[in-house]
Amino acid sequence: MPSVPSHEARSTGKVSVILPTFNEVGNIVALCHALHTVITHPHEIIVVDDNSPDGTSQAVESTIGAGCADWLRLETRRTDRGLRKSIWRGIEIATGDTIVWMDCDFSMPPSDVPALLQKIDEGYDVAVGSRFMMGGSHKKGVTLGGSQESWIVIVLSRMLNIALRVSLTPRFRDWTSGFIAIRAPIVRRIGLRGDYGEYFMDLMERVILLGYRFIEIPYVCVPRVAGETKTAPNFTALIRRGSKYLVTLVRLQGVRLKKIMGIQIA
Ligand SMILES: Nc1nc2c(ncn2[C@@H]2O[C@H](COP(=O)(O)OP(=O)(O)OP(=O)(O)O)[C@@H](O)[C@H]2O)c(=O)[nH]1
Ligand SMILES: [Mg+2]
Repeated sequence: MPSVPSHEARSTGKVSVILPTFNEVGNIVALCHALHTVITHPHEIIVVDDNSPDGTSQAVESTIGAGCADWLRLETRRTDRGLRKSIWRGIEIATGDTIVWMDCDFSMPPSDVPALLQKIDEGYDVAVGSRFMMGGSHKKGVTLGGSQESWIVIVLSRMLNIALRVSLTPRFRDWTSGFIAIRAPIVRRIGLRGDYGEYFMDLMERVILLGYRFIEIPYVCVPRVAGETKTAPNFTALIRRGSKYLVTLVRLQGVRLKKIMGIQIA
């Protein structure tokens, strides 16, 4: 187990849940309420919406306006759309001691968030929801050719994660998870690099190389409840996104080398 740096706060404290959204009007309000119900720590939920044309921001605004959700905040970004940038904006404005973020389509069950926070309570610095360990599963219910979900994305994601385990460390499995609880000073120290989901590979490699205590918790990823995928709406987008993951895989070898040479990586 990696050593525990002594300079970081040890209590979970207040939790900030960051929900990055683009066209999630069919999911977001129900997700916010589900999270508020299951999280027993003091918390705030911050929706960071990229000015979705489907009215996601307006739906959250109405919920806040109704007056019984003082735990809910909305940040609408009007320029420079992007998943990683939205998560980072949430981190910038979060007031919690522990930060959680996740997809907003119910593919990451809100009922699993307390298990991640429990690990932070136990003293871990980072807890990650993992599809690739005993008890976890990727897009459960998806059958080859029998679903709107693309099985090719699932196969490619599995192959990428195997390649990452082999080339980085076998001690971590779900390098593209995006379902995480992390102590706020740590993520602010490390930062997020990349455009889309590849930021998560970079973050976890630095977490591991810097010796923070991390753990994976299995979760069953299910197909989204409403709305459409942003990751791979078509084959061209899949190739464009996929190539960034591969470039990051190579770049992380350089980060590893830097660490070996004693060069600062965060
Ligand atoms: N703010 C913001 N959020 C985004 C952007 N693109 C995707 N998201 C959110 O990122 C999360 C992941 O996107 P998804 O479309 O679910 O990606 P996926 O899980 O690979 O695809 P599915 O198979 O449809 O679940 C969701 O909460 C999206 O709303 C973006 O450009 N800006
Ligand atoms: Mg999703």
